Amino acid sequence: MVNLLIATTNKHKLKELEIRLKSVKGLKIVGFSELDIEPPIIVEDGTTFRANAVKKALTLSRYFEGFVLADDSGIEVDALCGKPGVRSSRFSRINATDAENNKKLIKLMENVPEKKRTAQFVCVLALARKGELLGTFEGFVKGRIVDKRKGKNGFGYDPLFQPDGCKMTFGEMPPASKNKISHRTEALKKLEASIGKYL
Ligand code: ITT
Repeated sequence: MVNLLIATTNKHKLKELEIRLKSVKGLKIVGFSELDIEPPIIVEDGTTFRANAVKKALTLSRYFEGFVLADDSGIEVDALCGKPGVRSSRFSRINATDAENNKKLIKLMENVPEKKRTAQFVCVLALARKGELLGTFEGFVKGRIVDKRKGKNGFGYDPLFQPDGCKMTFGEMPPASKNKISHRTEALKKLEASIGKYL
């Protein structure tokens, strides 16, 4: 068994990643809560999801023996020229709550017509070991921003995002339905297809 640290402080992301990864043979999944060390604060100053995911994975991989997996993700809204993008978690302010970020997005989208409310969730996973980057894996899901929060499931922008081909937002869907089509799942599938060669 090889340890894999899921290097996120976001308990929702941790859960979505854990659900799939725990069935990968040969891997023992570990979260920050099972380690004795406080996770170091990493300044996410990259301009791309990939740059931030790589920075998080490489930094943490110097503190940990096994694999380290980092997730950088967010939502890109076409009418806002791709914003909030890499600033998704701190859209309204540093340490913003999901409700504050949702409120800001609803306000900015107030007068945007139906046809122009397109957006996509993006997830980049970075896998590292002992200061070496092993790979990055990307996933996307396209959809639209609804005019008010719908549903209490999920986290972040889930109540505002309705994936293409669905009548419900991610916030209204059961978690298993989100996890069938999400950006994170697409990235995870790519990771699963290539992690075997390192085990
Ligand atoms: P770590 O850096 O410790 O992993 P974080 O929450 O700060 O935790 P990010 O910097 O990657 O992670 O920011 C991701 C933000 O993007 C997250 O806080 C949500 O607001 C949003 N987001 C990402 N994936 C999402 C999803 O599946 N559903 C809803 N919102 C999501």
